[in-house]
Amino acid sequence: MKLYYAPLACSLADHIALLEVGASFEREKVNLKTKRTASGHDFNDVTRKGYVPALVLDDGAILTENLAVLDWLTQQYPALGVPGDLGRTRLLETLAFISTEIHQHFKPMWHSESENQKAQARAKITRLFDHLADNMDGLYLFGERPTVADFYLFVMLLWAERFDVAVPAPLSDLRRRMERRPAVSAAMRHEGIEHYALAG
Ligand SMILES: N[C@@H](CCC(=O)N[C@@H](CS)C(=O)NCC(=O)O)C(=O)O
Repeated sequence: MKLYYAPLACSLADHIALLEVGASFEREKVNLKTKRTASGHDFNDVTRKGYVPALVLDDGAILTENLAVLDWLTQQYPALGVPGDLGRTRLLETLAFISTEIHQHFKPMWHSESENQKAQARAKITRLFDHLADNMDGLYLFGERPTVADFYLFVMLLWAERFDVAVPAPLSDLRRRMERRPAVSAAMRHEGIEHYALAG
């Protein structure tokens, strides 16, 4: 299996998940501006969508859309998911919230010139973070161990720092907890973004 990723992109969630379970996988960096992969190929030939994450399975099937890739990973590696009757549904509910609400509201930070639009997005994202913080069920979103939802949230928390978005204390604590995990520091080191790690 092979993960196409870009440093500090949402693909970091998948990168962490694969390292957490000790999966055997290759990884290749994509330049999102030029759409060239590190080995010089046109990333549009991998996926016409032109965005990461893209996960190429051993049989050549290509998975895209972070929510779907992360869900697939939990099916292969149940330790990354949420147990119980409603476990998968609750996890998808949270992944959808992170993807369609939080991730989407970061778009102006990356793409807009309007300070007004960015200020509105900041306020909205903080309210969305508050919702997750209020519903945490232990040290992580779903209890005492992280799931793929925490990995995706972690990326959003790194973006929050980059774009000066206020983060509620329980999520700052979750971020620190995540950074102490060997898989997280290994993924950050590999992507060359270890300077985003907070001290302590
Ligand atoms: N709908 C996609 C969006 C993925 C996405 O926004 N990827 C960003 C990085 S976080 C990207 O590759 N952007 C480059 C582009 O859209 O050209 C998903 O949920 O996976």
